[in-house]
Amino acid sequence: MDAPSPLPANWRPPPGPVFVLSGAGLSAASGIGTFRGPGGLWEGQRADELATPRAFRDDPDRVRRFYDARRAVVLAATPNPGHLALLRLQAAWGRERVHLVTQNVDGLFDVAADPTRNRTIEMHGSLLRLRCASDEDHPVVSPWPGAATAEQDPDVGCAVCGARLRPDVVWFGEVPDHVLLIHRLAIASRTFLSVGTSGVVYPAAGLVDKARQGGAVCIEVNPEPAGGAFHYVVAAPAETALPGLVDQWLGAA
Ligand code: BV8
Repeated sequence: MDAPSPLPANWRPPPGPVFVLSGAGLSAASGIGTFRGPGGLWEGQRADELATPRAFRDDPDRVRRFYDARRAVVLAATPNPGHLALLRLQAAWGRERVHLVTQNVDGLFDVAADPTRNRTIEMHGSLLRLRCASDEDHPVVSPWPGAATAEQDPDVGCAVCGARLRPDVVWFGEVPDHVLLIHRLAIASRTFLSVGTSGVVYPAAGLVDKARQGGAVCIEVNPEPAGGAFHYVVAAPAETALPGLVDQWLGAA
């Protein structure tokens, strides 16, 4: 497979669905550390060592503190021009054509989204929600935004069964949310745009292969391109590349 070429300046998506997969790099300009960059460590431990059911079983308070610390950063963050550009593209071309699928659990899209015109798919959940650790289908709670503190109250358990509450995120070894819909949308896409992801974590990292097999034109936006089954690359930060790209695609440039 040939290495990706720089995206031609006048390139525009063909008719048909646009699938946008975002990762931690999209939120970097909002001050949220990426997993594999400097922000990826917490108390000397890797995020992916703490983001597991076993870590929660072994030491639920340590995992709670890990998410409390990340939630404090997230609640202080605001969406950046990268988020706003993608929301503008979806608002202009519609939610049935533009699918915003994110690996991020920071909820930043929702901060700026117009609920009547935007919809994002959070394949790894959100640290702004909590769910029953019993894995029963008990109601999810959404204390944030709104709660007085970024910290989860460890004394508040599930309203149905009293079990501990855990962040409503998908840990390693757990099945991502909406995984069948996401696969279907990737295969049906005609443009696949990957923004700010290192392409390490599956099944998210395999979506570009499915999109390419389905006939999509695949583009990566990343200042340090991860490479893979992409046709084109925009080797630039999302917050500076996406506004101009969306202007170009909407014909506003
Ligand atoms: C699954 C939520 C089965 C939690 C996350 C052994 C046992 C079980 C599973 C496995 C196993 N071995 C492998 C697996 C599969 C595993 C996996 O892939 N492991 C990896 C480590 C090899 N996957 C899973 O376990 C998944 N589940 O497989 O279930 C299944 C699957 C399908 C169907 C049925 C069953 C679940 C994975 C989800 C884990 N949860 N997050 C939390 O956040 O705490 S993962 C988490 O890490 C993120 O969500 C994201 O997915 C990943 C981080 O990746 P990135 O977002 O890419 O961030 P990263 O820091 O790596 O890169 C940032 C990039 O941005 C860089 O490239 C950088 O250059 C760029 N960048 C920086 N600045 C900018 C920028 N780009 C643009 N602009 C900028 N300004």
